Amino acid sequence: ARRTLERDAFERTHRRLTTVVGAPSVAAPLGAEAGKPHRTLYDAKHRTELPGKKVRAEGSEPGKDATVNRAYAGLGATFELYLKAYERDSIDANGLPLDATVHYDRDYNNAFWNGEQMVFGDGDGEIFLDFTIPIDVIGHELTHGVTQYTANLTYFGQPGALNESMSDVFGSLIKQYTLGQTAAEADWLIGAGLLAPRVTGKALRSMKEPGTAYDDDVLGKDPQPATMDDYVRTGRDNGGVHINSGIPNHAFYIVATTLGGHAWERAGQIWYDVLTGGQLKKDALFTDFATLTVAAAKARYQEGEELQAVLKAWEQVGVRT
Ligand code: ASN
Ligand code: ZN
Repeated sequence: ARRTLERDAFERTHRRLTTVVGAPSVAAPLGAEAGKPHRTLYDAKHRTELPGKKVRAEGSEPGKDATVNRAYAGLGATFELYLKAYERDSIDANGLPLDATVHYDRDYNNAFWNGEQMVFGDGDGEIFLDFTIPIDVIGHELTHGVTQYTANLTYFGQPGALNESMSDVFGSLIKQYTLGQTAAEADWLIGAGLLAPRVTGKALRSMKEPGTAYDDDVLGKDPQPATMDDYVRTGRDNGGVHINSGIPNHAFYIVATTLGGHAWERAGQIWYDVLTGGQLKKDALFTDFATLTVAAAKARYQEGEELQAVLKAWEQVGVRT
């Protein structure tokens, strides 16, 4: 069952990405204010046409649909983290409207970014619940947009796993920012609250202990490695993009917990600087990314504890800097 979970969404995503990449960025709509989100929520009403029926505009009061309200709030929180922590105005750094569709398809066990918008399924209730429940999943999908507009990491193999890891890192930071947690207080899980009650597990992924998020008859065992010794060579999942992301995810966890305090501040700033700094190539390997985090730590914090934390993290996961 696991191998079907990501595939449908990915194929839609990949079609969009291959057509949208290189398109000029869209200007903020007339009347949009800089530094404010411009959210529009749509309801697919269990069909697959996008975006579906408009059900909530920016500034409107919550309605009756808890899924719509959760998505609206989660997009707002994600927008706020990017703005307040990194001075980034939306996905494209220029106020891009945030469009999201909920109730996509029937029993749809996934969420995705299609190159233009976010899409959330309700889950089938057997394996997964509503994908708007975990705020880190909302942050994960929005961050695919940020990555598209910045490093545009190719969604295959190591660059694809880095793309996935960026979404997990900033997804987790959005949850920590919303809850006001320190690195020591955070659960470092992606998708806690998403697994249906009958599933044996805690989440989709663990950045603290990759490979331990679930172990279940239907889902199988969490396949993520924490270090290069366990790197998975596979053609499935676009060369293991949701699998080997465990390695850079765990490196970020080590940096953040070594430094302590709020992970979005120094650790997140270093990762953000690399993602958006213009030196990260679309086909970057783990070692390329790691080397850039070393340079970013020095550039922003000189040769202090931040640099030492970054060097230690990559050494622990077996990636050369
Ligand atoms: N939930 C997945 C993701 O955001 C969907 C996909 O594989 N495209 O990565
Ligand atoms: Zn993803």
